[in-house]
Amino acid sequence: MNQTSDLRPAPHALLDLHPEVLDALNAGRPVVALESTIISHGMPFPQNVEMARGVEQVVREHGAVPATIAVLGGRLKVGLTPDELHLLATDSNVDKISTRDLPVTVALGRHGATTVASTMRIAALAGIRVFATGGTGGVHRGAESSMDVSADLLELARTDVCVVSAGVKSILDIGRTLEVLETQGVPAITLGAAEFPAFYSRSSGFASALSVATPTEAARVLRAKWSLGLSGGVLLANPVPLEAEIPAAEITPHIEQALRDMDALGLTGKDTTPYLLGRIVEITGGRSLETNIALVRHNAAVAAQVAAEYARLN
Ligand code: PSU
Ligand code: MN
Repeated sequence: MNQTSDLRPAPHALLDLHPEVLDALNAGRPVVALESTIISHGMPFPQNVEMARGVEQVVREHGAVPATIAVLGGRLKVGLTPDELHLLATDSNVDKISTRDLPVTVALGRHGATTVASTMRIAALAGIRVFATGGTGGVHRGAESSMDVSADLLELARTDVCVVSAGVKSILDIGRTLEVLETQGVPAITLGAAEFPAFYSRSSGFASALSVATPTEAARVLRAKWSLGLSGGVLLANPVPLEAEIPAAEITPHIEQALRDMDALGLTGKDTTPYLLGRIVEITGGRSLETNIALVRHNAAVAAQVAAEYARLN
């Protein structure tokens, strides 16, 4: 990757860059991409739209421009208006779209809320290198027979974007997820801790092979990776703040319950992650939603710092 591609957004005909995002990219100022599946399919209304607005504000407070990404009427939107955020939070015609879905949603002029995978692709098209989310997808439990492995992992292998997440939920198979990332050459780096985090919990039972102490070090890793010609993404795992975490011993039985309920309903494929997130909110009486919101805000703050430092290095 060369410096020009970092500084100048690709003028793709299907891409609508918000003027503020375009200005920032043209001037080499930090921009943080944000996904929209978490809004449309990851949280209930009205917490979803409040979270979306709040996270954009956190990015600004930490010195970067937020660029929430979605597909609306078949157009790739990078940076949304308040009305567009509201539509994503409320409209039942918004599909959950991953990389495989993108061409269909574009061709048919539909609305789509982008997952980590498709958000990475659109961010890269726009020239955005840092992206904040809640949790990434991974290898699902039972994948040895279902073969349900999130496209997020494949996208991390091929697209030059750093994804800041709170690790991988233990509704997934964390060990196998880390193995797939390693095989594909994706650095999964924990920020400020020795253990890879498990979304709701700081602890997963898996040691992190790689770690950095600060967002500045993370930015240096991005610079080193891409200047070495090592294409593909970086997963920066940012443990949920202590005061917001649900300790592993408390959340594990709730997750097991949600997985049993899902099996009883026979859900598979793209419906599983939204169902499990919603069911865990019900089972915990809303506590997991508070944790989810807190960790997304924390990831947005870290992503803004990484983006600011990365812009300085370039
Ligand atoms: N993890 C969360 N909240 C979410 C998601 C993951 O805590 O909303 C979403 C992200 O958009 C992620 C997607 O990319 O779920 C993964 O879906 P799947 O498992 O179907 O690949
Ligand atoms: Mn899947």
